[in-house]
Amino acid sequence: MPDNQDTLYTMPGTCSLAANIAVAWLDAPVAVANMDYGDHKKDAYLKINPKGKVPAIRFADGDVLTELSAILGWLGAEHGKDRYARDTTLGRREAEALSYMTSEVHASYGPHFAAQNFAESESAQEEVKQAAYDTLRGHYERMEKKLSNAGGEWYLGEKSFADAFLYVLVRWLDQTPLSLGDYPSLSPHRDRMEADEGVKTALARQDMEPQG
Ligand SMILES: N[C@@H](CCC(=O)N[C@@H](CS)C(=O)NCC(=O)O)C(=O)O
Repeated sequence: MPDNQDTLYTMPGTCSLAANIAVAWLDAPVAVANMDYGDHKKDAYLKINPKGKVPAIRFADGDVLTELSAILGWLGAEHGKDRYARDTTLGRREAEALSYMTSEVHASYGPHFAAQNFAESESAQEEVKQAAYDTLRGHYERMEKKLSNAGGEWYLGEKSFADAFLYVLVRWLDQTPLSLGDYPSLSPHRDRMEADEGVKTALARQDMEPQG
């Protein structure tokens, strides 16, 4: 990837897909560097993001921005014109939704993705995973209700980056014992997203397939 261009780092299957979708929706002049799983722990990437996580944006001037909700906020402010301004009601609601999805919902996946970080024995790991699924059940119920109260089409009543993140979270649900069928608005939301040209572009850029 050229150093003289803003570059978004992604990896298949990860939350970085939401930023990749945002780049596609905005047609932002940001290159997407999709790494193989494992590259995020190698020196070349750790020099860019010492946290060893995606997403990260490395700017042409060498500065690096990490954290998905901060990256989405920057993309909207820099490339979204008034559409994603944080001083509009939609902008405020979007910032709120993205913080919730990152710090509450995504964070609750910790024991699912890496139970060994939470407990030692296999049985204790199973226990923390089951507790995480209970927490996630509550989060998906809340998101289902919010989407349905907003009319069922878009999470905030109109298309926003919250839909990009929700799409990632709905994809992850499939890996858990939770059932998409318990959330009647989430499945059509996934189909709506997968019919979207920007989402198709982002999925292809990240070597991912639609799920629906
Ligand atoms: N708080 C961070 C979390 C980023 C994160 O956990 N990314 C995951 C992918 S969804 C990752 O890079 N995992 C690799 C690892 O932890 O080894 C954010 O919101 O950007």
